[in-house]
Amino acid sequence: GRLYVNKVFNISAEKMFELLFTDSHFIRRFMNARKITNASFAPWQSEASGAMKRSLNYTIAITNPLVGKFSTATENQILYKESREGQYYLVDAEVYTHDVPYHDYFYTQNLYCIIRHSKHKCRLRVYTDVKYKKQPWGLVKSFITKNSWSGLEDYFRHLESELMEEEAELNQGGGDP
Ligand code: YK8
Repeated sequence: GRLYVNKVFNISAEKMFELLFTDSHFIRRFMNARKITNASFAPWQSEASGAMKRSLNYTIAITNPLVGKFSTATENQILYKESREGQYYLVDAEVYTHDVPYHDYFYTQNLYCIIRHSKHKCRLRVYTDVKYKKQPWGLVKSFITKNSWSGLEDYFRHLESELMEEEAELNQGGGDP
């Protein structure tokens, strides 16, 4: 896998979780900017295991000329039971793109880790991996992997910069630097 985001933000761990993992204005705006439409968010629900789960469905616009222009996607998120409110949040998000070629061969796993740093600071880490359910032909596999990494890199670079904008907005007008 790859580590795409690893940064301390002037945002509390609680607030970071709220921005990324609830139906927040921030995530709505970000999805719009990424041309992710028709988003539906299920509420978090507890599992017997002690973890929490929710699913998101949306349509993504794709710029790759070899693929169709749109794909529907399902994102299954698990908030691990090791998470502690305000302290530490670990979210595993598995993304299935349903309408791209070879969609039944692969999915993407994004692990989001939010760690409290101090009262108003947290570290966000995002690890990403492209996972295979079936082994495709070597050339196809490298094609899928290459296209996935470039899309993911772009997405998380944008997410990091939007979080920095949000951080600046949240902290303007005082508070500790
Ligand atoms: C989530 C991973 C692959 C997919 C895409 C597929 C190309 C197919 C390649 C061969 C278009 C928001 C991506 C990047 C679409 C976007 C997905 C996002 C960024 C077969 C021709 C959507 C995080 C996420 C996870 C996986 C990304 C897809 O929150 O290349």
